[in-house]
Amino acid sequence: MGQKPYVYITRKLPAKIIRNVESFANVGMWESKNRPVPRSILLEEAKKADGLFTMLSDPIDEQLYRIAPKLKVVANLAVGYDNIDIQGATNRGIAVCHTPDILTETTADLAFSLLLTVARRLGEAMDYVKEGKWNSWSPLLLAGTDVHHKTLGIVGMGKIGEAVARRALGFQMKVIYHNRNRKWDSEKQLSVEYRPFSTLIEEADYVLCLTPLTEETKHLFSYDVFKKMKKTAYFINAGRGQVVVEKDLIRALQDQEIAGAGLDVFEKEPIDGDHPLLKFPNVVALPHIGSASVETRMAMMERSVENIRRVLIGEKPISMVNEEIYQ
Ligand code: 8YV
Repeated sequence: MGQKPYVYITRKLPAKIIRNVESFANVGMWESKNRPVPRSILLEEAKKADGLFTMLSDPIDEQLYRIAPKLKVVANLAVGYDNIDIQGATNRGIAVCHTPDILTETTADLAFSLLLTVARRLGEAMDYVKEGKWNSWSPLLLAGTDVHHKTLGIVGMGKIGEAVARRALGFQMKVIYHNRNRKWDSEKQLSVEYRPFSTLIEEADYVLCLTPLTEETKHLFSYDVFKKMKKTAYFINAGRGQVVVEKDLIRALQDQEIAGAGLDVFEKEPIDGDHPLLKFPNVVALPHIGSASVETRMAMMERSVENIRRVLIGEKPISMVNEEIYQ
């Protein structure tokens, strides 16, 4: 029997997951649950790694590939992979794996919760009670905006978008969407309607951004876009922060060009407590928890382990980004 392969994990993971990896590999791990692995350590580890178990916060790029002669698989704990140079991996026959599907419903739950929270001012209302301010009542106390029978505009109609659309239809919303490719099946099955981007932003009461970060989507939401939205409309982002020009969002909120925002993602994460977006009462900010239920995060970790295991024994992984390396 040859030597076991070496897998480096870039964040401290639950013991059960580590044991799974240890069943087929020697394991190295960055021992922090919440701080990303320093670049210098990641590079040192990459030199000897057959597999990397990575997070969105780990840039996996040409510099790393160049010094990682044994690397066969990078398994990212996310459906997105904007932290990874895919072409560079493909050129070297390195499999890039991710965790689609298993997080779809959980992320849709969060996106729709964010919409409800911002519309009905739930964050403000909870603070109001906790801060002991609830000593009277008035007809418009913490009155928000209705969700039912309003128009939801989804930008980025992938699986998560479709799952949000199903929730929205249950709330009797009208759902319009924009996507790079028209989704004829979704239109038939879900009765959602396609709109060009410029029409969608003018028509929606809630604009929900779920698009991945690509060259085309980077900084898609600029001041001009916010200005074209209804002044009563809310902007919700559960996709990627860099799809938004954050300073333009701040300006649009200051100028009251939109009614508020619900944000699970930011241009640069994590954000500090004194981030300018946090001073708006009509902004709900979350720490990128789209897929963060225990069930889903455990399933995502297990998927990453299985993807790595399969690649290291010469099989095709369950979910990968660059299938072409097997052709
Ligand atoms: C990540 C996400 O899983 O899947 C994605 O692309 O953005 C999240 O669900 C989370 O940020 C952990 O990396």
